[in-house]
Amino acid sequence: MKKPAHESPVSATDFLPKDKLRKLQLDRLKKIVLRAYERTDLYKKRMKDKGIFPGDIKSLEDIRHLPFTIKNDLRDTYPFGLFASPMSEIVRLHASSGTTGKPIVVAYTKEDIDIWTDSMMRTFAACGLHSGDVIQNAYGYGLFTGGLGAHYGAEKLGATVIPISGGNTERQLMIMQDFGSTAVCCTPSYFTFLLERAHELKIDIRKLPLRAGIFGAEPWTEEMRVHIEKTSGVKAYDIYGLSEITGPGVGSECEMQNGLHIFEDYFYPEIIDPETGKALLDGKEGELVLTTLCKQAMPMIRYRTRDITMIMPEQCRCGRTIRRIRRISRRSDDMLIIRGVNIFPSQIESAILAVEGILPHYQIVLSKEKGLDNIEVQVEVTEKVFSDKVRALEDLQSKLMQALENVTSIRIGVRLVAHQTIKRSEGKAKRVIDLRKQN
Ligand code: DLL
Repeated sequence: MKKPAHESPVSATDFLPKDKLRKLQLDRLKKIVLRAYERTDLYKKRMKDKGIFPGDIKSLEDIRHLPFTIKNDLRDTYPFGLFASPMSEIVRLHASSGTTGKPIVVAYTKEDIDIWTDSMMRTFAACGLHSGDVIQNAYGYGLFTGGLGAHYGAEKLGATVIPISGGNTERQLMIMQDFGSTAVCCTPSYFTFLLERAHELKIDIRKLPLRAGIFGAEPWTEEMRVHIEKTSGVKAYDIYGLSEITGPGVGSECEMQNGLHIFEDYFYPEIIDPETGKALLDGKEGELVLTTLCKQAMPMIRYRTRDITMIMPEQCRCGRTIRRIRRISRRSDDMLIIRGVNIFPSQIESAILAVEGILPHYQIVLSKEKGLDNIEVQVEVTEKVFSDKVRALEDLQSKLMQALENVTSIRIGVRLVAHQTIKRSEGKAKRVIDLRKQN
């Protein structure tokens, strides 16, 4: 019998004195820039073109002179063009499912896997998990990094992993009850689906041992967290990562649930102005740029994530010295421009979830009407509300329209739809349906 520990393992690196951490980062930065330069044609050419060489990196600030890397660089060098290790040293490949065309491919040496495992173990520990916990891992296993990334980290933590992968919701609920899962890993949208099915099957999640949800892989809002925690009694933690950098395990909330600590001994964060590429100070919102400080198989130098956030200037009350980023609410490429106004899907989620009687299932439909862009938000309402008098539905609809106008400053059409109308997702939710291209 495994003896449950009552405290999460603490990684000393999360609490390193700032000067020690900066020194470690600089040492690692110098080495990785040299490796990238010597072993990857693209980096060598880019650095030469900019007139910057590995020996020029004398301080962490010098990182700003290095060229950026973008997603298209991975596409252009598909499949293996950015690898800095021979295939004989590469022990794993993952790929992201691009919506069109070829995926992007990422590679790991044995050492890279160890580092990824460590950052995921620290993620779970930061979320208060430890050996003795039973972690139901409902992130997809396969080319997606979520499943295996969480799996290795949970095992290293000493927890019991249930490698159930995504989907098959009723089975998830059966296992959750029978195996006594204390934590679940999945996208927040999939968890809302699990909660809905549980409710339909009259399973009271609150009566189960489940106490933590390790949610990420898609944007979600504070309002969604409130909804999840209120309906399930489960503490909802936000975790962040991307395939290009490692997968999940780049950053994680701690028990304060106020910003995500970046494991910056491995992944060096910067915030830049997405328009000019200029570095911004801590506390200023911009695009997150990450440099992998240790990744051997595929170093990423100043990778532009397109995720918009800021580095939080104050130290966290948990005592970790590794810096935090604010929750990622949007990407620079998910902005909708409707009638000249910039709108982000997360603004819509925040506005509608704050209204009583709304279920957390919605989608944003874009279409063209008489040559003009049109936006409609379709929102599911509870069966009780749906069977209410027309008057009540109209009231709710105008409340929602008002809430949306308050955040976006334009009138947005709202359609209330019956329970189960909107397609549920088992992974990343597709919130925006764009019919404009089909017209
Ligand atoms: O989604 C890795 C991951 C798996 C993260 C499981 C967390 C949990 P990709 O498929 O490459 O990798 O997608 C990465 O997803 O650039 C963000 O835009 C978005 N994303 C990931 N986590 C969050 C989050 C995985 N917590 C892209 N909040 C990233 C907002 C997130 N967006």
